[in-house]
Amino acid sequence: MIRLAIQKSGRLSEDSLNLIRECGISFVNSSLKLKTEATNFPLEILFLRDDDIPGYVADGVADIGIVGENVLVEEGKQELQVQKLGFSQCRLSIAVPKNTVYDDISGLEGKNIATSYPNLLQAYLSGEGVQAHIHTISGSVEIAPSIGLADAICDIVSSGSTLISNGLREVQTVFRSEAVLIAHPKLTEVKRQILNQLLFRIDAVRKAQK
Ligand code: PRT
Ligand code: ZN
Repeated sequence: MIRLAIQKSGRLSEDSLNLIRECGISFVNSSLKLKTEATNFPLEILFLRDDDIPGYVADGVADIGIVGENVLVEEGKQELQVQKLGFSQCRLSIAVPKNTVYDDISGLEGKNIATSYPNLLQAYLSGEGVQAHIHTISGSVEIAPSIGLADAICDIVSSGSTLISNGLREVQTVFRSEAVLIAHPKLTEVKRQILNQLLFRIDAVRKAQK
């Protein structure tokens, strides 16, 4: 039996469950239960907050997991990544108030930037040779400029409509992300074989979608 951690409720949940189902794996899913067992594959599913998934897999509480690359890399656990999954595509971008004059990244020198992704942002700014003040906040990042908390933000963007409705303009892409399958680095031989069977099925599902 292998233990898979997926997001309990959020943007990754439905596509994660659909992928498992498309792999021909059946299970009963009740929104009240935090774990369930597949009926025709040696798999147990745990439902967790997405931010907790890399840590659980690193510790071996879960054997494998599905999480956004943005969360995985922010938590410094990219070595757990096994396979990109193609869904939940988004980008981490810097945005400024729409009337702010902005020519290039050097315009952020010394500015205050609000984000929930301080590590990804810091790595990007360092790579560009820019020093800025990073303010880590856990949510509602888009309102930071309008309440005077920051000059710019760095947040996840998908359609871009949240930025527009908050009077912001996307100026720089920091990181591109999609859902990825991650695995504990030291699985037992039996669990590694189950993982390989699952990867084989995922590969077939993804090829059929193309
Ligand atoms: O409760 P839990 O901690 O599990 O969930 P969460 O609220 O932390 O995460 P959730 O469900 O919002 O997102 C899970 C993952 O989905 C993220 O880590 C990304 O990998 C991926 N993803 C894909 C997104 C988006 N698209 C997305 N659009 N995550 C967040 N957003 C938010 C963004 O933060 C912004 O507020 O949507 C808004 C922007 O969307 P657009 O379409 O207006 O640009
Ligand atoms: Zn989260």
